[in-house]
Amino acid sequence: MKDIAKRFPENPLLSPADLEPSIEGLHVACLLNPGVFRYNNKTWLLVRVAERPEQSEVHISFPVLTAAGETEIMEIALDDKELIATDTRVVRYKGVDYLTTLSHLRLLCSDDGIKFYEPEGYKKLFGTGALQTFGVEDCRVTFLEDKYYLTFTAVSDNGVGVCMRTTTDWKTYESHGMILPPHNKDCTIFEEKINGLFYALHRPSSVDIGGNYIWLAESPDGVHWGNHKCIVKTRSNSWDSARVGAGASPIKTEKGWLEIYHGANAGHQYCLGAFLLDLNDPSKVIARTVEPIMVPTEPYELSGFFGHVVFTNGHVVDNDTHTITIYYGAADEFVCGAKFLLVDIFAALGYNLQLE
Ligand code: MAN
Repeated sequence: MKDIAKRFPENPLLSPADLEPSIEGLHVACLLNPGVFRYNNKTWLLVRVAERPEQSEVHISFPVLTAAGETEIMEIALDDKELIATDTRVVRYKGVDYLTTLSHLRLLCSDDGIKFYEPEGYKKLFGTGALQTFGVEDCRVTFLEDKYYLTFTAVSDNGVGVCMRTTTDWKTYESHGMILPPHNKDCTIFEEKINGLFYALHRPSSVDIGGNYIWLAESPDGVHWGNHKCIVKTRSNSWDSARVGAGASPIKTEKGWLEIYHGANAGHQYCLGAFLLDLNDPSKVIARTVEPIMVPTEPYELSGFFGHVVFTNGHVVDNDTHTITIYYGAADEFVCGAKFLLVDIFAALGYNLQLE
């Protein structure tokens, strides 16, 4: 498989030990899947911080939020017959699924895009209300007409859906509730309207007929979504045979909207690929990479909280050098960086692009 990502030599850029836990009694188990944006001449990450208590040898324990926002710790004996704990990310207890960690979103910033720190005076974003009691995850940040749109996965015992908050100053937020109900995640809004409408990619899941496919939706206001169309499906016998999901906002290029997406196979290996959508009608897929453009290969991608994972939902585009810098979660535990040359991605899509 051809991997065209140029990983930062400084990887991993962030590890769990780099951040303080949000409350006493928890520790940071994973730092992953940051939304990315530019603000005040800095590169910012809205990183997913996944926490849980120190684990004992006889219990599994994990935090959940109440609808009022209090943190409670669930503790279950490992030899309890009603516990199924075969995946490090989720457990089933008495027929109910829980996450093994509770995630919130935290802002970090950087002058050079490599060394990130937590600036003072910015709130952590925690889950709120009955639809976010198992946390908030994997936020995409879209800048459109002077406003930042935060679309993130909201998890609770009601299911996994997409919630949205908006901000202009990263200090105050407006909550728009759940914009796409369960089961749905991996939602990213385009950074420009097309023919007067907002567009978004999202990933509903269908258990029986259908699958984990990428869909396109349109909206008059960015809050109410309709005219859903299924545009990118999993491919059998391929690296993206089990699930596909959008990364960050599609990048506008002269050839079309370029989207970097993740795909996983039945063995839960997560790689990245790319596809191209028509500029005027983004329901038309013009091209899609056959091979992945990035494959977990480095030690920090192969082993960690959940190994064999590269997952991105944030990038910065440099139009002078025609380069995309992605920030990505490695092994569901670390935040890393890598660059792609636009010409390399287009070559993988079957184009021979001349960029100056
Ligand atoms: C999957 C994984 C986890 C995530 C849950 C809920 O199990 O993507 O990382 O926490 O879904 O979204």
